[in-house]
Amino acid sequence: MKRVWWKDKIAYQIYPKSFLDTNGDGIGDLQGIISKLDYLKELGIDLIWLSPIYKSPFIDQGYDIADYYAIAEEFGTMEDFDELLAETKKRDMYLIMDLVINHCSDQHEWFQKALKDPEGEYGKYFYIREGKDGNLPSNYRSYFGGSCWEPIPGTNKYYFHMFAKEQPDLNWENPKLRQELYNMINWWLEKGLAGFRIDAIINIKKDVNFPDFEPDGRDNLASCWKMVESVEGVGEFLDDLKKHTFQKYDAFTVGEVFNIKEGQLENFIGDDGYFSTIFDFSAHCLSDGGHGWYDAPKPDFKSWRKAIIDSQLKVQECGFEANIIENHDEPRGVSRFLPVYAQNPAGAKMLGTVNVLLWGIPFLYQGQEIGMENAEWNSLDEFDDISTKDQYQVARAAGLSEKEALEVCARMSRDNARTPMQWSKEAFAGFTTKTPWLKVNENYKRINVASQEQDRNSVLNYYRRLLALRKSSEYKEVLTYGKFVPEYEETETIMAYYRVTEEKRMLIIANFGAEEEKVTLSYPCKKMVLSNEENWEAHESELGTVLNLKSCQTVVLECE
Ligand code: TEU
Ligand code: CA
Repeated sequence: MKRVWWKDKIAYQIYPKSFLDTNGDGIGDLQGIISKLDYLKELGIDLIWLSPIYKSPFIDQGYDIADYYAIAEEFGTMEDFDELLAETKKRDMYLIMDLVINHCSDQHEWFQKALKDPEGEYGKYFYIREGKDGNLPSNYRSYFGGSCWEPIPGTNKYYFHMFAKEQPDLNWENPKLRQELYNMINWWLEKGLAGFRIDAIINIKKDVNFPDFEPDGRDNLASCWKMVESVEGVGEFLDDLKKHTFQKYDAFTVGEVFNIKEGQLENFIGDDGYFSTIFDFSAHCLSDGGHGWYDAPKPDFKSWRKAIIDSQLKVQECGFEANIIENHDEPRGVSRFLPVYAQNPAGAKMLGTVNVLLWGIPFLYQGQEIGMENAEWNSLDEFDDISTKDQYQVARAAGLSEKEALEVCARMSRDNARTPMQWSKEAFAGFTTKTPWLKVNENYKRINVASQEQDRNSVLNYYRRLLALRKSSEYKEVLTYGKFVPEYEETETIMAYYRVTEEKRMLIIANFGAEEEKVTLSYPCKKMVLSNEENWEAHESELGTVLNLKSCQTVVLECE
């Protein structure tokens, strides 16, 4: 396996709208990010992914781009962006942006022109079809609810969208459209961007006949995902994309890819793969509902452990995946993956340890480093997210009461991750001086950066030690390239694995149970290098061949 520049890096996702507001409009901005670069550097971050900052009507929070060459006014100007890029470089950090090229905004010039003349040049940038025998062109349900087909006023035609109706899908079959996208990508790479996180990319290949599928919901529609799963040929587009753009710049790319077909992983993340890496969503997919969030299963510890182990064993055969606990589309990891008794600082550290030291490139999400949790949601009006509003209706239509539907959204909403970053215990958590665009989590006085700075045993200071360990000259090699080997898989509550090279063997172990557990070490301990126990240095000498792990305790050992 090739050693390339990004493999020993640690990444951090910023959701700009909720990171830090510097001009008092309640919306995070680029100057806010610039002012926190030192904070990120000190945390141990090398690479920053910015969720979309392009000009957008924000129907889907910037994932609906109206101009790929312009910065959203809400966030600042192109000068601010250039300053941000220069400031990251000064600190030896890398900046990547979100690349949303499955669709654009209905406000994009291309789409406006297509509406005016669906038969013309720009009509071919999108998928435009006539109805079938008085019906819609096909029976697909979009990811955000309702049909994938939206009528074009004054015509008998419809355009295709897999997400919101304000996010028309781009026609990748059209070489002219592809070239427009490649030019745009290269324009950003020329500016000095290190690469991209690539949004919803598996959706770019359509079955252009748009065949109907068996309906799978009360609305009598079929999920458009069925078409994506059934169609072949996305690889040709991805290969073309890479060759005309990323490859020329040695750029880092991380694809948002769900559900790779059997035997295809190597094509995606192998040495010559379409992308540098893709996200590992295997633990997150455990709570995919059959019909929506309302029937989303709650994964238990053992299925979570199995999902991660299975994925690690498969992935290390061909490349690196990007390991996450959460992102802007997911509830907070500490609220989701930890049992209730572990939803505390010790639990947050334990989950972080197990995730960050896996095989792959770690991606932290803003606020994870202080253990941010899901918010309390008291009414539907408190949510902003388009998907949450749809899932509320889906739950209601399935017969859930208002209260039950609200609980479903509170548990699964993407807004759980989008509440403002909690910087301090000042008003609005120090995120803004005015009312923020989305409410602040009420727990900000308990969980915030400023208080944690003061406390050696805080989640924040623990994350600093954890990232420093991964990057230390002594353990970097083994924690980056060491083989992943699971251990204690037969136990009820222990999540453990080794990272092994010829020279070193590290054991990463955590007790997710409510009770203390004894574990017999298969390899004697040489040194305890990290623990989430206070004053752990004092305990090191007590280590023998048996390890007593308290509830929510995690340790990292160098073994013989
Ligand atoms: O997400 C794509 C995606 O398939 C899902 O995670 C989606 O957000 C979920 O099914 C809805 O609940 C990406 C972005 O990460 C997401 O924020 C955007 O909304 C979406 O693409 C459209 O651009
Ligand atoms: Ca602002």
